Amino acid sequence: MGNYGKGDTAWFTHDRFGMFIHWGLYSMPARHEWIRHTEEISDGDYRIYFDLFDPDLFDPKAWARAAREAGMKYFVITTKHHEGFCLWDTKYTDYKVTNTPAGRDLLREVVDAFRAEGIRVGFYYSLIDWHHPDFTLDKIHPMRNKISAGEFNKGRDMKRYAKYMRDQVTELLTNYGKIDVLWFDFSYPGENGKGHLDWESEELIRLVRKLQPGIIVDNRLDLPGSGDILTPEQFTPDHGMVDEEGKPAVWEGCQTFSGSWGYFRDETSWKSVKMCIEMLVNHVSRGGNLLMNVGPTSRGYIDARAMERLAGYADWMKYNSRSIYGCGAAPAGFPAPPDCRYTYNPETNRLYLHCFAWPFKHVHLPNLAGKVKYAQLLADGSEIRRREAVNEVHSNLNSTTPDNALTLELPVLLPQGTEVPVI
Ligand code: H79
Repeated sequence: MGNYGKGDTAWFTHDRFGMFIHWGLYSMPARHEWIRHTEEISDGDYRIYFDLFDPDLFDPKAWARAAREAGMKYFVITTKHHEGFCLWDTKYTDYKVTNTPAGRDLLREVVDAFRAEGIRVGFYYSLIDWHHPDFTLDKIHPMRNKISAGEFNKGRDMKRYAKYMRDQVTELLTNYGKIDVLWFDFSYPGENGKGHLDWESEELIRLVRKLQPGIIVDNRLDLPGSGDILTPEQFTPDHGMVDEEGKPAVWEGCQTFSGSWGYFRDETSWKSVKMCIEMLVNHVSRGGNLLMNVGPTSRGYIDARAMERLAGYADWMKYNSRSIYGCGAAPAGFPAPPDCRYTYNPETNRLYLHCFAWPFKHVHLPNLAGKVKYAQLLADGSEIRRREAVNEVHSNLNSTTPDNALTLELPVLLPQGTEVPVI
């Protein structure tokens, strides 16, 4: 496994919660960001979206405020998705936001707005590019069923495309100040796919580490040893994750409110606020981060359904963020009771008991007899009565927040150096 340097993950495993933003031309058809693939749309037929992209209600300060209030500490935005459209004023293609009716570098405005709210900056950059004139046909390309590879690939050269990516990544990592996360997406090696030889991943990762020491890079370059984080997508692991050598790994699950990443007007599979909160708790309880996505509309605002869920996070995090920041999995030997999750802050030695279902009588805390100093409802700091001898906390109380994950805070006495497990 190569040694390609490492990013600084200390802030990342503390902060736990970020906002993913998918915003590009696909917000106009508003039926999934993979639309060019699924509907097999040619470059020519897709052009209309570029010609008409005009986010007249674009308000990045409102996005940043919603993220900050939701408790999100970093964000990752699509600078370019698979469609190849660039949200910044790049020198290396005309297929960029400044040539649409928008007429200006919107990426810079987003970065400035989020920084002003104290939120760290991350860039998503698609390795896949269905617009670039050097990008060759493969098994997921929109034109895969419409034209032969021999014909399509005439005059195309992936080496030139790899250079294009290095040039663009250089712009992104040079012209926008300190960038905390770089999220490449994605490799699909094997027959008729693309991987590290196509992207020239070794050169790419060395360039990234040189330009932004400390930056966190995801694990999608098809190059073992190049990534800092594992990135399960729309899937929550049911335990901690390990790296290629079996050691506990830093990981970040990315999730959507409704299924699609790009704005999808007619999608009906929206998660409830309760599900969204439990998703965050689940990730942290297994030692991971949650990168929760919003897909702004083509007019540039976050629609009411997404805002409602962000507001749900804000309501909950206002009172419960202490059970998220600085927290991870509980130490080994203390299994969570049924319908509950633990998160644990090793600095303060406080254990957080998240009850996903209302415990009408009491909750047994296995193996914690004699170890719990106090118990309180985190939301209002009110004492929860306990019976030490039988490891119970009693919950026959009226809660201020009975609907969403009910969180109790338990300062505990655990032995120094108690291991946090990867189960
Ligand atoms: O940017 C978001 C997605 O567009 C992108 N990654 C997140 C962060 C992504 N979507 N899908 N994938 C990555 C995995 C690819 C799955 C595929 Fe398929 C299976 C590609 C081809 C077969 C799904 C099914 C997409 C097309 C058919």
